[in-house]
Amino acid sequence: MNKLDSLESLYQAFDGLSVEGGWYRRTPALWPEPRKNFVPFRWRYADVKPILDAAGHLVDHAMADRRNLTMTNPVEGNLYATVRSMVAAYQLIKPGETADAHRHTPNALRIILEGKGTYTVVDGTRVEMRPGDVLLTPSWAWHSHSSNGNEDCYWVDVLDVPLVHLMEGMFFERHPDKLEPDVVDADSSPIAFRWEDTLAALAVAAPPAHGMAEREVELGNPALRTVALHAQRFNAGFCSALYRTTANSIFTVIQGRGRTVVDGETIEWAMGDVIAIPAWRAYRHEADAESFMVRASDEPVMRAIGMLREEVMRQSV
Ligand code: GTQ
Ligand code: FE2
Repeated sequence: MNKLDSLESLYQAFDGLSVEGGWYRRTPALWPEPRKNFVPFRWRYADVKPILDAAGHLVDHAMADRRNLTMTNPVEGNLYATVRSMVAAYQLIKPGETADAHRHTPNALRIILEGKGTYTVVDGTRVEMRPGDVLLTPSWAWHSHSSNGNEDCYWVDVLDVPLVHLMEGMFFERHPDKLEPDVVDADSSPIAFRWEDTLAALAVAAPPAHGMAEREVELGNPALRTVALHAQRFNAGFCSALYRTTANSIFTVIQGRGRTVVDGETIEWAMGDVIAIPAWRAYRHEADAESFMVRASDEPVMRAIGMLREEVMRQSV
C-alpha cells in the first residue's frame, strides 16, 4: 500500500473498502430538526372515484389482489409512500365481488366511505364494513373482502408498508384455498370501530389539550402496534390550534368540509378526501360545516423509539 502521507492518498485508500470519511460526505447525516422532504398534499375523493369506477369495469380481481389506487406523495423520487412510514389507498369492491384472502407483515386499517353489504374477514371473523367504520387488519392476520349487497363499497386503506420496507421485514402470502374456511359472523369485534360508537364517544369527550380538534377520541390504544388512530370532530366555524408533531399523519375526511393551513399553504377538503401531513409541519384545521376526520399516525413508533415531540404553537393568522 502507498504511504498515506497526503489527503489525496488517504482518499484513494478508501477505494474498494466501502468506507467513507464522515468529514468528507457531500450530504450531511445529521441536521438540526426534521427536514421537509415529503410534502403536505390532499387527494380529492371526487377526482379519484370516477377512476376507481372505471377500474371497476376494466380491472377485475383476477388481475389484481386488490383494486386499489395508491396515494403517492408527489415529492421527487418517491414511487409509493403517502408519508414516510405509511401508504394510503382508495379501494373499491363491487356487488358480488371477492378479494381473496392473503396475509402480510404490514399492519393495515380501512376507513369506510360509502356502501353497505361488504364484509371483511379477518382471521376467520366476518364483519360488515359500514360507512364511518374503521376496521383493523393487524400484521399477519388473514384477510379477504367480499360483497353480497347491491352497493359499491369505497374505502381508504392505510398500511405501514413503507416502514416495513425500511425495516426489511416484508413477508406476504396468498391463502392456499383462496378464502379462509370456517368463518364466523360478528357484529362487534376488537378489529371493528363502529361509526355510531365513535360518534357517541365524541359526544362525551373532553376537548383535547393540544387543541387540534374540537373533540377527539383515540380508537384503540394504540389501534395497531405501528399506527395510532384518532377520530376528531370539528363544529362549523371551529379553528384548531397551530400544532406540529414528529409523528407523520394521514387524515381521512369522514364528513364535512373545510381547510387545513399547513406551513402557510391552504388545502381545501371535503368528505372522502385524504390529507398527508408529514412530520414537523405546523398545521391547523378550519371547518365550514360540522366535520369528522380520522387521523392515522405513526405515533406509536415515534413513542417507542423516543422520538415523539409535539408542540402547540402560538396561533398565527
Ligand atoms: O386490502 O388487503 O391498499 O393488502 C394494499 C395492500 C389493500 C388489502 C391495500 C393490501 C390491501
Ligand atoms: Fe392485504
